[in-house]
Amino acid sequence: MSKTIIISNRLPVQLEIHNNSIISTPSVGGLATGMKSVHESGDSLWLGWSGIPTEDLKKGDDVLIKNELKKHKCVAVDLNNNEIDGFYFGFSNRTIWPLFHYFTEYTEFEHSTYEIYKQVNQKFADKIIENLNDGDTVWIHDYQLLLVPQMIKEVKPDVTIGFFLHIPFPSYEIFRTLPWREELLEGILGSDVIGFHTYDYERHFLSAVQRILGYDAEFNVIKNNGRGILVDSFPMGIDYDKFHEAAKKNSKQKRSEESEVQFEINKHLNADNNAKLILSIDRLDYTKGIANRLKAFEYFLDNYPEYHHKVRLVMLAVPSRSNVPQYKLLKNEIDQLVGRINGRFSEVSWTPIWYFYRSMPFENLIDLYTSSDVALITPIRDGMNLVAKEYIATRTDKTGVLILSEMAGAAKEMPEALIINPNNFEQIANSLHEALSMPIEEQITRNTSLQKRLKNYNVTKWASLFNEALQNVFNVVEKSTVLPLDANAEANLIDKFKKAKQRILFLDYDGTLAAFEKIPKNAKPSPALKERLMRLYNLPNTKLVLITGRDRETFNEWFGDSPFTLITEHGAWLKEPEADWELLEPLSDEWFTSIQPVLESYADSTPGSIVELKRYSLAWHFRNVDPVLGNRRAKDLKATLQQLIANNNLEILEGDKVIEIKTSGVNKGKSACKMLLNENYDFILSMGDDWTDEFMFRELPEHTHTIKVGKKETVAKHFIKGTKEVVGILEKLTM
Ligand code: ADQ
Repeated sequence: MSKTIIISNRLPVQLEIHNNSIISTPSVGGLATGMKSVHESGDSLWLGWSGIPTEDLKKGDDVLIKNELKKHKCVAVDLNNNEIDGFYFGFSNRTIWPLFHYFTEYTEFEHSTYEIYKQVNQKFADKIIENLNDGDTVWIHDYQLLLVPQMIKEVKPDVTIGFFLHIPFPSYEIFRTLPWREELLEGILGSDVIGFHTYDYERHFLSAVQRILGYDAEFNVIKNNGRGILVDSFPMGIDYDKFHEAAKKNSKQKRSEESEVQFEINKHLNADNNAKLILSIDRLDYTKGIANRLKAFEYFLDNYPEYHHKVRLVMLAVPSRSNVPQYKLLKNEIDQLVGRINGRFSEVSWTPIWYFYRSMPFENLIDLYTSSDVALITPIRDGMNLVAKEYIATRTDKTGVLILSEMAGAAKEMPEALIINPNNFEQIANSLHEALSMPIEEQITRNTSLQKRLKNYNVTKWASLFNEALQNVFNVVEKSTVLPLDANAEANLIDKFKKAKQRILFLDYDGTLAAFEKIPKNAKPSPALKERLMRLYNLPNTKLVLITGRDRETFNEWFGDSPFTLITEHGAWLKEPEADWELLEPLSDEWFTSIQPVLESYADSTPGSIVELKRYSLAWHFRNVDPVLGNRRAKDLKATLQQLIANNNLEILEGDKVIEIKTSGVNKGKSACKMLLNENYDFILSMGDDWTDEFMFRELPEHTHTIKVGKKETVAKHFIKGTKEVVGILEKLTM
């Protein structure tokens, strides 16, 4: 039976070995907590690092680990200390984590850690491939494994791959600072479905892909090498029932069953009629805004002295990544702040902050959630933040107030919370006052809607929607009927060519024989290309036609002394070997005066675009324009031109990053067909890459071998990948 392979850096269990026996504890953190319920309820295998460096393993430990992990349907990827340092503490947590959370000042650009990141990603990919069976689906998680999707796709192109990013995807302006930005994007694009928590992260990603890689996106589908990749937002939910039921159980427990944590909480709550608890829970991380929260709490105590003695902040911070310098500094800063605030305000019977620096068992988390009147969650940046959702899920009587930072992904789904800016201490202090004095009815109204949403859209729903997208992706993305020119089709083409008595070849130039250049003049034919074309030309009974949208002058300069037939400006001009240029159609340039100024004004206001003046046509090129702006301006320009050309016998041609205006009826199809008059060709080949070549594909006789370069919408019979492949085929024809 086919299964889902889940891959994340850490497994849902952490292992420790003591005296030849193995201890496994659940992993903390949002990813592990969320995916655990998906893993437990489905047919899946989870791959990740066990938490023990290979250097710490004694003989036989690997078998112990393997057997223990098998019970949890897990498989370990082994990492040594050097790999953990470079991949995890290094590139993942000193480069990607800070950068993606907009902490540019903490971001290190270190080539050596990137190299290890790459090697470890390959290790994960190899392990996945080792465990992969036909029909399995792969679901890769998070920022430590950005390169893995492509590494798998290259070896197993038919496997369906999903990728989910649990942290924010930053704006293009931040992402572009990464020296490895292209490789990382290409890595993620090995997936078929890419998921983010929010639409903002999704649009940042789409914009980075378009601007950095230049790939086109149609709404949220990226087109890459004939593949359609779906990008969407799937806000992660929690296991609502688990938290809600645990809270219900907690409320029914007898005094004798209470935990020590609950006992201490009750002592505080019973000390004063108006005693209240404010809760904060996070991993100790600079993104979580813990220092800001403490400062805002101090500001609150200064400005609302009526809450002294009555209110206590319970702050739980789980130790995290303590090997990374910034986390050590943060720990010191928090210790000092807690010390300072408690020192300033404490009295014999009251300390304003209870601070715990440790992980807590699930039951104690529930004690804290259910006993707290307010949850104060103030991250500076947070992909989602599950604690906010967990707090609401445990409020079985629907009381309690959530104060939530607008910088957490969760804020988008929880507008009933008191939403704050984590840098605005005054707003946080005022919100604390508002929360502590909020009428019960209002609390119930707000939490009723929140709970309804969290219950419906829980983690199972989240996972099933993602899986659904993954299973349906091939229906959503465009299906093409064009076939690749595979080995068989290629052999057939060569065979027909060799057997033919009269052959003619129509070859487009830019994007077909030569790759695009930033500056069009730089796409000049290389001596090697010219020599290859000469070899084709020298074959008996073979006519070689280079057919282009380019202007006559440029082509004359490049090929004027070659014996090929040249057709330029989409079929306006023809030059036969040894003959002069002749105009194929009666044309005029009188209309330039009304159109050229419009194009010039677009070129002036669109940085990177240029106007090209041909003898009988005008073109506006936007290859070097920011792709999003370029497409928008192209649309605008087209609309403007449509009104201007209405009565002029002109038409607009949309090529690859170019809009061209020319006399209507002149096109590559018409001029190519003229070449066939008076001759009886039994082999016709036509190759081209853009929309203007479609005229040839459409108008040439049925038996023409039509080949599109690049897999785009086309009426051609076959497609091939790029210019390199075109040249490869031409070479085979001459062999
Ligand atoms: P995290 O940064 O780990 O997750 P979060 O979403 O808040 O942040 O999840 C923390 C999880 O750890 C919660 O499930 C919570 O119950 C648990 N936890 C917290 N403190 C604990 C303690 N002291 N003891 C035991 N358990 C504790 C990353 C992203 C988030 C994103 C998640 C999920 O940074 O933005 O929400 O992944 O995608």
